[in-house]
Amino acid sequence: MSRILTVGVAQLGPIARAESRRQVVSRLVGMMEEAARMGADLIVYPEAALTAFFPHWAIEDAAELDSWFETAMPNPEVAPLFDAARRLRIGFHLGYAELSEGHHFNTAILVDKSGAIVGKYRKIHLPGYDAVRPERPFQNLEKKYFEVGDLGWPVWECLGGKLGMMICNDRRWPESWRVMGLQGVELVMLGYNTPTVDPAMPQTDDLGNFHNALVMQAGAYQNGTWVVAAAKAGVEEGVDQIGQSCIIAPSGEVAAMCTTLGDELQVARCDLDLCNSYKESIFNFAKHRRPEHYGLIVERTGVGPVLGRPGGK
Ligand code: CDT
Repeated sequence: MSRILTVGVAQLGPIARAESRRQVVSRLVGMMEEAARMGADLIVYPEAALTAFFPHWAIEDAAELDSWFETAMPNPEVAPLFDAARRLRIGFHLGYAELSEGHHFNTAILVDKSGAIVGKYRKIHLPGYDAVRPERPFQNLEKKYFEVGDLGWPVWECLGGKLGMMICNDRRWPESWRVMGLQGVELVMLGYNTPTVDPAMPQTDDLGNFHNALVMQAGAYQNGTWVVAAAKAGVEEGVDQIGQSCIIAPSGEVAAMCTTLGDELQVARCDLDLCNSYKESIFNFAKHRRPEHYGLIVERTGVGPVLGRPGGK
């Protein structure tokens, strides 16, 4: 059996601070048209894809900060992307900063071929700091600017498969993958803005691309799922970010990868039925997982808490 979903990963090069939403959206629409010409059913854009990645900057003025967020989705500036999806019959995944009833989130949506929003995810693992570090060459203020997402990790039946979303730092945490793996996810979409260096951890300076591939290939394999991961790459307002946007098969093998640090589209034919060979054998969770033992081990070794139990050390 095969259930082919043709998927495009749309890496973005830098977005200038002065670039308008309208200008960015026209870049996104251009890539969607290219993906449609290549027969894509779905295109995946990066985290916070409508603007430069503003958590890298110290912004003290509340109104100025709010100006980087979307208060409605779609809105007039993003509408051309939804119109293009409808016209081209292509679904999309888009990351953006969301301001909803006074709450700030780092959000991603899944839009189907009719241009309807079918899923929303709000980032749970927020990296960085909740206060400005003036000594740093650039900031990482996601903990200051965003609240922890409150929507969990649902999996949506869409485009003939079970689709899920996570955002950037979530990919480094096995829990993000496993919560969706337990729901039978077949394709995980994610976007990232990952600097090539972490001033707090200079020992990892040469390992950014390696860690990126490591966590996503492991997440794909251990949960028998496709992964489509889109970077915002290159030097954006002085911050150098990794690329290597990619599509990963349930085997953990890389099926397609971007080779530049600019706007670049890669497309792969993803057979969702490939997931079954892993989900029904080595990672047949019902047969081989031992959750009833994990709690005991945690209690005996005192490393608690058990996965999902709040309030532990
Ligand atoms: N956007 C985001 O989550 N970025 C973080 C930077 C961490 S510093 C290596 C990431 O995990 O890629």
